[in-house]
Parts: sequence; structure tokens; C-alpha cells
Amino acid sequence: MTLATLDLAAEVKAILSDLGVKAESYTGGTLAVRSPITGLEIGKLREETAAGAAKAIDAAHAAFLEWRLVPAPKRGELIRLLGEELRAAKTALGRLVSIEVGKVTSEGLGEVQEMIDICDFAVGLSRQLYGLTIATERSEHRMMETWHPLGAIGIISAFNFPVAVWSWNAALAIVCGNSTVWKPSEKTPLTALATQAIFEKALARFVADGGKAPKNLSTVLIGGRDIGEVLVDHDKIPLVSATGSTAMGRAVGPRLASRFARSLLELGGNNAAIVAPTADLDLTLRGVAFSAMGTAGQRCTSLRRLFVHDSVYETLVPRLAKAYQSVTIGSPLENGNLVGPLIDKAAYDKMQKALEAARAEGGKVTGGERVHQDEAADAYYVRPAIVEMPAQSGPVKDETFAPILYVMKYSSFDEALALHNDVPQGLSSSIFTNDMREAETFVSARGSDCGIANVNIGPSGAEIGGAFGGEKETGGGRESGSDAWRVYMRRATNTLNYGRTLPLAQGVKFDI
Ligand code: UN1
Repeated sequence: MTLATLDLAAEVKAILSDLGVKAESYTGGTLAVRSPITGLEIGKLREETAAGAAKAIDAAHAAFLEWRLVPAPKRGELIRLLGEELRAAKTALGRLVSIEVGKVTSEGLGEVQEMIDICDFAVGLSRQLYGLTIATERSEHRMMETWHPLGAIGIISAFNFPVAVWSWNAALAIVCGNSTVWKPSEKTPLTALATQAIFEKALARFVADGGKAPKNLSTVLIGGRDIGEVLVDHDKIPLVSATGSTAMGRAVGPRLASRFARSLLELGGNNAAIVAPTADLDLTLRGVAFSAMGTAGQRCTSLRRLFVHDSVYETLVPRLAKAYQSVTIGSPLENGNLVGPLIDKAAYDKMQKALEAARAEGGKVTGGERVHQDEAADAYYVRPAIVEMPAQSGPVKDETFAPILYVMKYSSFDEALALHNDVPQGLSSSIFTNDMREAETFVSARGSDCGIANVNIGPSGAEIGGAFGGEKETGGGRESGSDAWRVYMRRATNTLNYGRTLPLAQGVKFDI
């Protein structure tokens, strides 16, 4: 089937109606959504007004006041049901992700699997929201810490993982006793409506089974930047978890800080890999190809910089260039294609601008050209680009959300490590080596300065069990696994006196 004959609007309508989304929520509105696969419109959504958003946040706060009283393991039961509903909807929602974002089929399904995985994690967590008991210096006293629900949690998500990012935040936030208010990317609101409908199904089952849940536990606000601003400025939102560009983080972070609200920022990455002399080059080739070309370079964990030791440069780089030349680019819905389209024309323009700037710095560009424009004039498919750079300069230090891999030569490990860390961003990183000293050094205190540092796998494709996030301009937030749940709760330190005297700490005397 050619791109020109695909009727995605009809398919989207069928999927949404199957999932229980009412047609009036995505027809006749003002926000036009296009599938990057064809560049054609697939929905027109009604947008929330600023006043409507503020009212919805008040309602979410009211929901929080009730939900925080439900015991955590019971809250976990709701997320268990959400996991079940997501399993049932996996094919449909995965397909919708592919259509709305342009991800290849296995990645669309993988994104839903990530949602299911975090639900499983959160169910277990609902019985493990532990605090410490702490030794006290006073006799007949006990000191402990308790973790309490925080409030209505704001979630701002990006187009590239339109539903998984919501689930990392929402599954944890809800078992932690919070409500959630979600502003999805205006490029991908249909998957948000679908996810909300799936959540409502889980909620209906929870209530039918005798569970107590308030209305407005999960809210979706469709709209643009003004709606995001309402979320960021509203005093009933104690935490906003925001995923997007560093520019977005710079706008959001200080506004939250000015009212002492928390932020969990998941911003730009400029992820690198070092290929050492002892690297297994077959494995390296596969790892680099997936990380750099997968999702058309539109993951925040995508591989963007490659440092190759000069002893293996001439072996690896031509093989890599060949893989770039032969990779299958086209409709992500067709089996066999590995690279789908860029999200829109703006992304394409930014990619071309970066390639231009790289050339000006002496970079040798292979690939990067537009393909399939004859079949779909409004869709932006590109051949992934390899750029051999004489130095780490110009656009190499920026995050360009497109499949551009800058390749550079190095001769000493310390030099590679220094170059690796010499960018403003700090999300993900990796080294391909069989030298134990190099591997251990890379993950040590003097190694990679990123939130994620891998050995013999690429920087992208993290599992949900680990904390996900990065340092420097990446924003410092951690979401998903490990103890990321703590940011969605407030900690109280409690001292209880079960004696009949009142000893003061630090030996202070105050006898009246
Ligand atoms: C993102 O691109 O915003 O590690 C998240 C990965 C995925 C998540 C990416 N699990 O690549």
C-alpha cells in the first residue's frame, strides 16, 4: 500500500470508538492533529479554556482529598486493573501510538508494554511505601518517618512517548495517593484521550468491585502552552512533572520554584557512546544502529554522538555507513520498515539546519535527505544521517531531535571521556568495550556524568525498573523505577513520647 492511499482518519476513528472515546471529543474542535505518516489530518479536538483548566484542577484537588484516605494497597488494586485494561487494549493503543507519532509497529506496542510494566511495578510498590524508624536520643520516645500523599500532580508530556511518560508518572502518583492532571503534547492528544478512556474502564471495574474512588482522579487537559501555564501556576498543584525541551524546562522550572512547588524535569539529552579498541564490533553496530536510527532519532535517549577509537574507526564507520544506506524507511505500519517519519515539517527544517551547521564546521555528511515526498507531500521521511566531524563543535553540542549521528575519532580513553562529558546535557550514555578497567571507570565517579550510563548496550531503550532521568540541562528529575516514587509524596518526621517525663534533645533544660 502506498502512503497516498492510507485512510488513517477512518482507522483512528474506529480505534477510538472501540476504546470508548466519544466522537465529539475529537471532531469539530479547533486543535487539528495530523499523522506524520501521511501528513494528513486525523482529528480536530476541542481545547480547554484557561478558566476551564483552573476549575478542573480544583476538582482534581478535591479528588486528592478523598483518594489520600484510601489505603495504599487498595489504590494499588486500581492500578492493577489499569494494567489489565492496558493488556486488553495493547494492540489498539499501540497502533494508535504508531499512527499519531509515526513509530514502527513494534515500538508502538513497546510503548504500551512500558505502561503495563510500570503498572505492575506500582502495584508492588503500593505495599512498599516504606519510611524509616530512627534511633532517638530520648528515652521512652520513638522517632519515625512517614510518607504521605502530596496532592494533584501535574504531568506535561512530549509527543515522542505520548502515553508511556504519563503512565510512569500517573501509576506511581496514584498508588501514592494523589490525583493527576495531564496536559499531553498538542501534537499527540488522541493517544491521551484513548488512555483516559482506558483508565475510566479500570476505574469503573474498581468501583463495581466495591472500591471507593472519587471523580476526577485522572484528568486530561487538551490545549497549548496557555493550558500548561495554568498547570504550572496553580497553587493546588504541588508538583509538575514535565518532559520536553530544555527551553520548556527553563520556562517551567523557575515558575514552579517561585511558588515553592516541586518540579520533575525530563529535558534534552545529547547522548553519546564510546567505541573502545576491544569493543565487539558486531554488537556495537547493532547497538548503535538501534539507538541512533530507532524512532527516527526522536527519543530523548537517542544516540547522537559517537566517539570511535582510531584503531577501529576504519573498520566500524564504513560498516555503519552501509547500514545507514540500507535501512528501510517508510510507513511505520508496514512490516520491515525500521525508520518512520519525523513528527512534522518543523522537525525536518531543524534537522536540515543542523546538517548545514555541521558542514560549516567541516563535517562530512552522508544521508539526511528527504525521501517519499512524491507519495506524501506533507509527510517528512528522511534518510538517517551520519556526520563525520573533525571536532566536537557547533551543532554537536545541541540536541537536534532527528536521526543525526555525529562521529568523531579519539586516541586515548581519558580524552574520549572528557569529550563525552563536555556538553550541556546529561541524560544517557554508553561505552562499548571488553576492557574491564574502561567499563568500570565509565560507570565510576570520574566516568560518565549522565543519569544513565551503560556498558555494551546503547543509551536508549531503558527498562522501567531503574530511575530514569539525567543531570545538567536534562533537568535532574528521576521518574519510573527505583525510589522515584518519593517525589510524589511528602515526608513527615514524627517523634512520639510514650513516657511520663519530657526530656529535651541536645540536653536542653527548661524546667518551669
Ligand atoms: C523519551 O524519549 O522521552 O529509554 C523516553 C528509552 C525509553 C524512554 C524514552 N524507555 O529510550
